[in-house]
Amino acid sequence: MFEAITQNLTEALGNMARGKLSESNIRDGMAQVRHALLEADVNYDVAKDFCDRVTEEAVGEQVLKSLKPGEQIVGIVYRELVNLMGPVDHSIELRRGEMTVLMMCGLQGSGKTTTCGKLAKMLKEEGAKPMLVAADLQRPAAIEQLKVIGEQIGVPVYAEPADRSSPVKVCQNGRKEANRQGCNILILDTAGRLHVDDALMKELIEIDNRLMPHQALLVCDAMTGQDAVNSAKSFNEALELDGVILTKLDGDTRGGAALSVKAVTGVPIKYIGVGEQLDRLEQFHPDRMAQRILGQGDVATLLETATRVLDEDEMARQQQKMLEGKFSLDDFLKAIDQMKKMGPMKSLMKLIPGMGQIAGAMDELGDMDPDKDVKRLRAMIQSMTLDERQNPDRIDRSRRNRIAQGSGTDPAEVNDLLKQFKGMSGMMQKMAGLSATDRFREVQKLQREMMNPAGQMQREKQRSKRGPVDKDKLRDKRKQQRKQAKQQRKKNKRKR
Ligand SMILES: Nc1nc2c(ncn2[C@@H]2O[C@H](COP(=O)(O)OP(=O)(O)OP(=O)(O)O)[C@@H](O)[C@H]2O)c(=O)[nH]1
Ligand SMILES: [Mg+2]
Repeated sequence: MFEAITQNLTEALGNMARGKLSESNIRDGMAQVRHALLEADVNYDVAKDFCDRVTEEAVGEQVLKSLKPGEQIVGIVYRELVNLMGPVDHSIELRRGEMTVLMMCGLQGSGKTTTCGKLAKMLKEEGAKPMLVAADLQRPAAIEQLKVIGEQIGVPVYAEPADRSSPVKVCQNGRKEANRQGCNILILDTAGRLHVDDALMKELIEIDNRLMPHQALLVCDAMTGQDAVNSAKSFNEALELDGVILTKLDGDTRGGAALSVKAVTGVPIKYIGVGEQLDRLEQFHPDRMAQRILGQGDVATLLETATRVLDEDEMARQQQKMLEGKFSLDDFLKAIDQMKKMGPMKSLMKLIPGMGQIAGAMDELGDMDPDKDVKRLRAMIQSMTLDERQNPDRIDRSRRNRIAQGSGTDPAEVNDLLKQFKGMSGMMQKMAGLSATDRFREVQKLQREMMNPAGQMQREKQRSKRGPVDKDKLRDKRKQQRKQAKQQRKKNKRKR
């Protein structure tokens, strides 16, 4: 998400921080910032106003006279970014004995139906009892799509045959049914159109007038950039939106929509869609987004995802085993599987401060993919016997060759894995005997090492230079080596 803008902004701010700051080079630097924003498809007026505000604050005497003016400017940019996108109130009020109605609207294909499902799932997990209403009678398959989603998340769906009903009627009957079933949130999935047109607006305004939803939420596709912002403006004029849900932020979006929607329409982004699966919905936090855009990671989201998807008991069990020095390769495999639940490695890396740019560089290199590495690790461990996973010390040369062959890797890689694992286990055991402060220091050291994946990159480069492993050639080479070793042994014997 937003790699280009992050790179351009950090470059512009970095340049400012390095040189001696004066009013004129602040203005030059801010011109570069403006360029970065426009390139990310931020609305022209929004980018201009933003830079004017930051410049005004930055050329203030206090900033220039301060000890670290460069850092102060980053601080101002951060604060202004947060102001640009916020504030946001995520609350959805649930009143006893009253049905909360949420109306979702948006252009065709923006992700309304999927987002209805995601939101229903999120609300259900928070203890609410939602019901989905299939109010899109435009597209024949829409009703079926919502029913399938409802089934997946265990939420009831109210629908009527498209040819014998109208959107308003379905919504009204849906509310009755929801009352009957004791639900407390009604989510209306309305129809989309290719463009904002009168027929669509009329249909939505009618639902709005009759159902009087507590919140009208616009679903916007972030990939469409300024078009999304313009449609938000039109929808807001007709419906008075309460919030925007920006979808497809997991894709190759430049960030323009996320940065401009609030400033152009006055309506905040409340949620973001970060994947097709129904658990890929996050609350939108302007401060976290600003941190991500400035390349400072987003640890809060990382921790939230971890608490949501990781199996706490399993984690506690693994930690205990680590501290007791009983952590096996089998546990390592389980830990990898837990990590995978949190999403693709590359998107996780972008949430860790300082790792975002490394993940970006990997994207550029193309063939460097941490998820592929995880797959290789899995393949190697799965090619080991249970006994080998518990006692990696028993893995000798011939076993190593077998594992490499079974997993389509090469023996050097298996060796690397075993070495790394040994190092890790040793460290864990060492940590078990340390005080909390020393343990913290060790973790920091480990983090620093992780932040410098130079060794890893070099290995990747070598691997891609070597090309895929030619197993026959490798076997011949090993045979040759064994023969030479045998001859050497004979020679040594004769000497003795
Ligand atoms: N990658 C990604 N895909 C998404 C996201 N949200 C929705 N999609 C995909 O976008 C496509 C359209 O989603 P729908 O939910 O059918 O969109 P819609 O607005 O209901 O479409 P209409 O009913 O035809 O107007 C589907 O393939 C979804 O899987 C998201 O956050 N990320
Ligand atoms: Mg739909």
